[in-house]
Amino acid sequence: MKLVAKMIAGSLALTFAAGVASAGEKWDMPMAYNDGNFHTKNGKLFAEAVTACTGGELEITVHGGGSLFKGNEIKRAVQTGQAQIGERILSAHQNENAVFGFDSVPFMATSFEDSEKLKQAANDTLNAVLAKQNLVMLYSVPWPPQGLYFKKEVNAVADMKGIKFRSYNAATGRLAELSGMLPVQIEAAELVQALATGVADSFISSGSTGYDKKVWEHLSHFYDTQAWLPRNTVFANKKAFEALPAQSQNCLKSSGMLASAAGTARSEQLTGWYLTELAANGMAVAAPSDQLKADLQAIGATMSSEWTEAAGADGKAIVDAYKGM
Ligand code: PCA
Repeated sequence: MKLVAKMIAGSLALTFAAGVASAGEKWDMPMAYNDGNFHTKNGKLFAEAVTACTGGELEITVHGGGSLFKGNEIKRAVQTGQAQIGERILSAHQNENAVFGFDSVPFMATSFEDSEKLKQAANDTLNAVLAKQNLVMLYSVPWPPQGLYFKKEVNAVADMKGIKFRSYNAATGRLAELSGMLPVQIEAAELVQALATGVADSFISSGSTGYDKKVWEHLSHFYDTQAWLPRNTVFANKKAFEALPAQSQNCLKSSGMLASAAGTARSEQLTGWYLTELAANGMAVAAPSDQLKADLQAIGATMSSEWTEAAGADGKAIVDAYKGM
């Protein structure tokens, strides 16, 4: 018996030691949006796919809802290695480099198909910019098309004058300014509070965020302007990425490709459903009036030339590649 006990103890110790020796690398993945959000769910599936692909060599823990780092902290956290991987709406960093705003130029790419083309067109430029910031892009997924939320009927930009408007990046702030509104930049995690306390009475976003945040409790009108499809991008710290064995790097890349396809399909599939839910919860959901459309197109033209100028040669390369597709 003694011998058997010893053998068992011995083999347990060996198993334990082997377990410890092969216990893989552990990465934290901060994400800004709530756990129920489709990007966050997709990010969790991506993390599971990486663990499976690497046979446990690389385990990624997703921290949703800004619980590890707030939305506006995530990019810096990954650049500096406080987190090894994370997701961010890169257009919120277009003040650093206008290229990050490539997906938020009004009416440049307004369908899922065009959004995908624009992404391909921007890929090389974006990779180069991110590499200089110690980041490696793994995948990105578009939000559904952006529409306007208000507390009242709006039929023209003139109706927006003086309204407090929640923005999520420089482009949305600029759109507000050009329509005579008063922008204040607020992360999605704080959107409900801003609406409840009257810090903002309107915003531009997808049906997804309107649904996630139950905005019908505060606002009444949604105009499906389909202005653009901003992307959430998942990127890793470049040094951490390059320190991984080749197999893990390949798993991150291939799982990223899958997550990009799956997330994009989900976004498109849910687009109409979100709007149905807004309406089912009492919101007036409508296409913009001809006047509002024309007004927004004019603002879009201004913003488009402003962006092209700010993004210089990099911006031109993206637009030329996109138009040539
Ligand atoms: N939802 C995010 C960004 C774009 C979107 O559709 C938000 O409103 O913060």
